[in-house]
Amino acid sequence: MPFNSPFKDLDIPINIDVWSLVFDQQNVPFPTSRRAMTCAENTTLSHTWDHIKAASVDFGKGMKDIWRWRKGEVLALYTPNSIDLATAKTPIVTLGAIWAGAVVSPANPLYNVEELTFQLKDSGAKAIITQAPFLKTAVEAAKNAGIPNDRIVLVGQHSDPSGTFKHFRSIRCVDFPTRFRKAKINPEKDLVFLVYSSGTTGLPKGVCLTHLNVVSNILQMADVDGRYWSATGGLDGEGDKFLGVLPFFHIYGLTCALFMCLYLGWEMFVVERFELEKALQTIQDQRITAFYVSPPIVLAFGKSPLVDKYDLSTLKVMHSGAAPLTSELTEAVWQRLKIPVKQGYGLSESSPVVTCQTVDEWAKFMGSCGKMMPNMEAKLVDEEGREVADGEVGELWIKGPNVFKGYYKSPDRTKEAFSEDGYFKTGDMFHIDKYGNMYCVDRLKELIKYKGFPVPPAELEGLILGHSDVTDVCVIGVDDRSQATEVPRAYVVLRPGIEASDSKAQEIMEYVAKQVAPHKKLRGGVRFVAEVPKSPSGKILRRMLRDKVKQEERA
Ligand code: 4UW
Repeated sequence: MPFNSPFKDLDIPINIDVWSLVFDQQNVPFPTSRRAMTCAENTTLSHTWDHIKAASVDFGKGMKDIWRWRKGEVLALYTPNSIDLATAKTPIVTLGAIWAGAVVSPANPLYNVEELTFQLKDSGAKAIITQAPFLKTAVEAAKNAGIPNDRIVLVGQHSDPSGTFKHFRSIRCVDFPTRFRKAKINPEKDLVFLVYSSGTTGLPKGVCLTHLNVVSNILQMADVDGRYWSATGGLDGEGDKFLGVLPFFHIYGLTCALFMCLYLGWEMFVVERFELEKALQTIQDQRITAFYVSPPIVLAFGKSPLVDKYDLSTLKVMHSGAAPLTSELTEAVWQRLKIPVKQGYGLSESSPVVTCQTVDEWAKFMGSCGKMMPNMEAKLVDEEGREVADGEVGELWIKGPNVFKGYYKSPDRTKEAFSEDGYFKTGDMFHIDKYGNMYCVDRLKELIKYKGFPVPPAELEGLILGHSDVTDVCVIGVDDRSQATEVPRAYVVLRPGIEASDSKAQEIMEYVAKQVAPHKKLRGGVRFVAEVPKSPSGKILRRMLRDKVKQEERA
C-alpha cells in the first residue's frame, strides 16, 4: 500500500502565485519595516521586507516597459548571491521577474561558456542577469544563444564603463508606472522556475516548476519546519536570525532560504559563498539562530579547530540536505557544540523538499532524512515497480502538489520519469520505519553530488571520450570522507599502445578541468581499466562499478 505523510494535510490554495504568497499576506505577522536581508560582510547594506517588495515591483514594471516582457518568457540568472545596497540584488530581480510573469532559470555562476550556452539555448532565455566578474562568459554564451546585448543586465556594485550593458537600476519604468499590473498567473499551469537538473540519466534537463509547486513546498516546509521558529519571539524579542549560505541559484536555496525567510519574516544574513571563518564570525556577531546547509559545512563545524574560537551559543539548529549526512558527523557536532543537526531530503523535481526531520526528533532518529511533507504520498518499489515488503529497501516514488509536471520540451524523458499510476520515480533508494521516518540508503540513478552540487556523469564521459587517447570511459562518484562529499572519478580505457601512467591520468584530469565548472572536476582521479562494464545493449553499468569500488574500500 502506498503511504501518506504522517503530518496533517494542509489546505493549499490553488489560486495564489509565489509573489503574492510572499508579499500579499493578510495581516503580516511581523514588522515589515525591519531588516529582512542584510549583507553578512557589511551589515550597513540591508533591505527591509517593504523595500524588497517595492523594489521587486519596480523591476517587474521595468521589464514590462522596456522589454515588453510577456508572461512565460524565460529570464536567466547567472550570478552568485548578492544583496549590496547601492545597487541591486538577486532576490529583488528574482521576485521582480516573477511579478512580471517571467519564468526564472537560475544557472550556476561557475558555469563556463558551453555549459551556460546549453542552458540559455535549451530554456530559450530572452534576457540574462549577471555581475561584472561573470560578464565575459555571460556575453559569449548570450551571443551563442541569440540574446542581444541590451538584454544582458548587470547587478552588483560595478556597471559597465563602456555603457554597452545596462545596469539593473535602469530597468525601471519612469513614465506612468501605474499602467503596469502584476502578471495574471494560473498557478497550476504557469511556470515560475526552470531549474536544470541531471535527472536519472545523467544529462541536464529543465525541470518545470509551476507556481503551485513552489507555493506548496513553501507552505509544506513552513508547516513542518517553520513552526519551530519565530519572526518576533526569538532572542531579544527580535525573532530568529538565519545565515543565508545556500546559493539562490539552486532550488534548495531559493525555496528553503529566500522564499521561506521572506514569507515567514525571518531575518537573513546573506553571504556570497560559504567561507568558514566568515560564517563563524557572522554567527557570533549577529547572534544567528539557525541555518540550512549541506554536509561539507556540517563537517567543518564538526572537525575544524577554527570553530573553537567563536561563540556559537545562539545557534539552535543546523538543517542539512542535498547529499547524504552520516550519523557520525551529526554526533560529532552534537558532542562538540551541542548543536542539533537535522536532515532533509529533496530534489529539484519536488520544489525541492520531500522529507524533513523536526527539531523534536532529530536525535531520536539520527541518520534519518525525516518524515514526508504533508499532502504527499509515496511508495517504495523494486526493479519491476512492485512495492517492497514493510521495512525493505526500495526506490522512492512520490506524488504531491510540489512534484513537477515534467521536463522542459522532453516528453520522452518526462514519460520515463513517471510511473503509469502517476508517481515520480526519484531514483533514490529508501527504507521507512514504523513511525514514518525515511532513510536514504543509496542512489539508483547516475547523478553524482559534489558538496551538494549535481555533476552529470554522462556529460563528463562525453568530454573524456573527446580525448584522442581514450577509447571508452565510465565516470562514477566515490566517497571522500575527509570532505563529507562524493567526488567524480573516471575509469578510462586507453587506446592500444598508450601507456597508463600517473602523468596520463593527470593529463586527462587537466583536460576535463579546462572544460567544466570547478565542481565537475575529476577530484576522485583517473583509474585505467581494460574495459568498462556494460549491459548487452551497451548501457554503462555504473552501479556495478560503484558497488565494486565500495567493496574494495571495505576490504
Ligand atoms: N541524503 C541523500 C539527502 C539528500 C540526498 C538530496 O540538486 P537536486 O536536484 O536537489 C537537491 C535538494 C536538496 C534539498 C532538498 C530539501 C531539503 O530539505 C534539503 O535539506 C534541507 C535539501 O539537492 O539533487 C537531488 C538529489 O540529491 C540527493 C538525492 O540523490 C536527490 O535525488 N539528495 N538530499 N538528505 N541524498
